[in-house]
Amino acid sequence: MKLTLYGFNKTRSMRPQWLLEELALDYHFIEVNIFQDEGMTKEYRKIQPYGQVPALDVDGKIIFESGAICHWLADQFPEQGLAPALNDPLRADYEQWMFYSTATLEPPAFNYILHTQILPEDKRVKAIADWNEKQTVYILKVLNNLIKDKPYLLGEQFSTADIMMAYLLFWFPDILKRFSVLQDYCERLSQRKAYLKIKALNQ
Ligand SMILES: N[C@@H](CCC(=O)N[C@@H](CS)C(=O)NCC(=O)O)C(=O)O
Repeated sequence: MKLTLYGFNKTRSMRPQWLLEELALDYHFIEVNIFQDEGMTKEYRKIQPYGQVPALDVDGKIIFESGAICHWLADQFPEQGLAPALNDPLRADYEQWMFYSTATLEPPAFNYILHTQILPEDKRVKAIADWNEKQTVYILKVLNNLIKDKPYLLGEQFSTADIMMAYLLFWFPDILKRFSVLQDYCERLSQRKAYLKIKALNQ
């Protein structure tokens, strides 16, 4: 399988990059500097029509959306155990957290950092930042309680859902200080060899 990941430093391409390293797969990385409009070139939009990263080329077939790429990749290598099998009782929990991370946590988490860190100061709206911070904190508070006796989202088994979720949690080192379980969870994940490798690549 020939794999090419299109991505950029410290973006959502870290999710599939982390997973590719966990799976110990060979892949080629092509940097697309989205901050210098490289995503909007005619050539790149043939790969990812919205001009965003990540996108993964698998033997000439392109997949985009970080969650879809990770979900698909983990299922291609069942022997690596990063996604429970369809008939495994943990599969339902796995699907739940895969979708929860992008559909429920990510919108408020992203809007919060958008209106506190990413947008130029004169474009930030305090009411939007405040509302999204409140939502994010509420989600983290409940999650902190739900995983208090578990090393990973699925219990003892590390999975791709942890990659999807932790990528977002790493955005909030300050908020995490309020949630010791989540802090320990992030610390545990941040010590994984694959994560340490992609962290070094995403400086
Ligand atoms: N839901 C998409 C979001 C992709 C996305 O927003 N990527 C950002 C980088 S993290 C990007 O390419 N932004 C440039 C743009 O939107 O023009 C995913 O998870 O892959």
